[in-house]
Amino acid sequence: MSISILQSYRTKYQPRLPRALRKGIRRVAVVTGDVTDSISHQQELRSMFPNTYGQPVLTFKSGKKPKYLQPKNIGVILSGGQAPGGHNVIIGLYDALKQIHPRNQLYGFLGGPSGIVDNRYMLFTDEIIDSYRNTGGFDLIGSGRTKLEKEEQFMKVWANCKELDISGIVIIGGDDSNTNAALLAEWLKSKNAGINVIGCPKTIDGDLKNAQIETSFGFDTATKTYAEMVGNIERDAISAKKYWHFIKLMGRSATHVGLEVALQTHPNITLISEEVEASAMSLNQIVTEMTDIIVTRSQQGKNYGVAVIPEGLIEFIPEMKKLIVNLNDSMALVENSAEYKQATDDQTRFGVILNHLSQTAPDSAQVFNSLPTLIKAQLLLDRDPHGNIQVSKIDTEQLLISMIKERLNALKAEGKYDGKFSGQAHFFGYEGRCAFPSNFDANYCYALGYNACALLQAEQTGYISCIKNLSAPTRKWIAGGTPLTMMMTVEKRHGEFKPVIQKALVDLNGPVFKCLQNNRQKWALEDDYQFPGAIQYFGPDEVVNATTKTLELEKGKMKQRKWYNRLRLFR
Ligand code: FBP
Repeated sequence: MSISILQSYRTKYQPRLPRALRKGIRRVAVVTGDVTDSISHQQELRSMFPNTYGQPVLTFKSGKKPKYLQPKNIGVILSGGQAPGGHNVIIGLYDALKQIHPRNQLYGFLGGPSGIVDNRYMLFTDEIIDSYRNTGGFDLIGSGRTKLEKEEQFMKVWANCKELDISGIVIIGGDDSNTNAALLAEWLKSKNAGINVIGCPKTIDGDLKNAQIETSFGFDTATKTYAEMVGNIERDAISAKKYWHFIKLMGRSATHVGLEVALQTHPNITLISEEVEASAMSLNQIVTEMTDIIVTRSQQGKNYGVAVIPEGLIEFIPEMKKLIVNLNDSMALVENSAEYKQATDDQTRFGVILNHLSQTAPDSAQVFNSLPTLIKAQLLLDRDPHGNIQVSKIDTEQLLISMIKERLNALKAEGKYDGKFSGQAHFFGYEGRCAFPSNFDANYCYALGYNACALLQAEQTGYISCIKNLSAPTRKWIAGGTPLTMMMTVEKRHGEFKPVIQKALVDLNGPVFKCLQNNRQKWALEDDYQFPGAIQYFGPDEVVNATTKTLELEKGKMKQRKWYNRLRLFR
């Protein structure tokens, strides 16, 4: 296969490792920290994970003497949505494994978690690995969203691993996939199977983070890609001066992506789902606030602008959230009824659902009835295997444009508005998930994979590969492992209480949201647009190795500066 010039240069890029891993995998020594607890439901989780609950946090350092390490075969799985850098996790793992012994084998299970259940796999070779270094995408082995939770699935995993003599499995995924990793680790340990399981934090959504995990991989590249695109649209907006662009940005629940892109590009409007929920805003209130900005800008002669809308907004508007919960319950009951199955068109299906909702949840029935046909149909689409509504398929940006248009027409009729409004809807999501990883993601992912191998060599299971201090240069990054149960809570899924890794939503008291809040009014009315441009892979350090604003504000220089300024006040 011929490759692009950029790819041929990128494959030569050698990712940088944290200091503790730089001298090679044989010299990695483990420092054991304190025992841990889950973030909530400690008793329930302790009884659900009797073999892996409460393990200590681990940190790696570089040992003096190289150790002899047992040869082993490892299996790896990519799970959930694509995120830039996934290939480098596999490659870091491969390189570490081959440093231990050239005869060690790395197997890639195909198509996500179902690959290890159905024993579909490929064996990596140097040639295959070398052609995927620093590339985007998950096409090397593919991905999937199969949930691993049943005894019969675990039995098959065990049998398949035995057949290939695999003693370690690395699951690269988001919160749901790392929950899979925790369940599998516990089950295999309960059977003394001699197969350890390590997770790696992946998701462009940026919501797999906590006191231990500073960011998930893919967030850096995806947000930089979207920021480039939003910046380009802003430039188009001030050039043509005739459109309002409504840009929905991917990120299933939390608004980390939207917030980061807003800080990089300064759009006129940025909706934050968590804020909408906290202020219990209705859809009408959101529309009113957006319309106010559009009218004010129009009075200044600006009939254009850019609004950034989070993909998951719909689930955070209290009346819609309630509707989705009630719809899930109604659909579970109605879906298999003869009446629903025999319905040949959407209107009849809506009628059946509406009938049921009117009896069980009349408020939600009213909300459902008020929605445009397109949105009603999208709300009834299948949930994913983890029970999540597929928000990427709901056209929130179109819904807002049509509701704002209606409101502006009403204002026009009352003589309160005489501007022009022409809305353009965009959805940027899939465009960013397979981009060439930025230097940050290339380094971070390679280190995560290499580090996962070090955890397996240390005979650990039920851990997530953890690299910290990410706003510092790579040599100062801290490598180690965080017990998966430490990040867990219990939630209702598909009507049952299940252990899950807690998603991190945007912290409305945190420095990242505060930064938006402090600038919002200015950005709404002035055209303070920023144009970050494309990700750069070659050039000055501050250009090619810049991290996200989110990481900088939460962990890095900006935060240190703030503390330093505070300290100075007390001097
Ligand atoms: P993960 O949580 O698995 O990383 O997936 C993230 C995501 O990209 C979301 O932002 C988006 O809503 C969803 O995947 C889309 O899923 P699909 O690829 O199945 O359309």
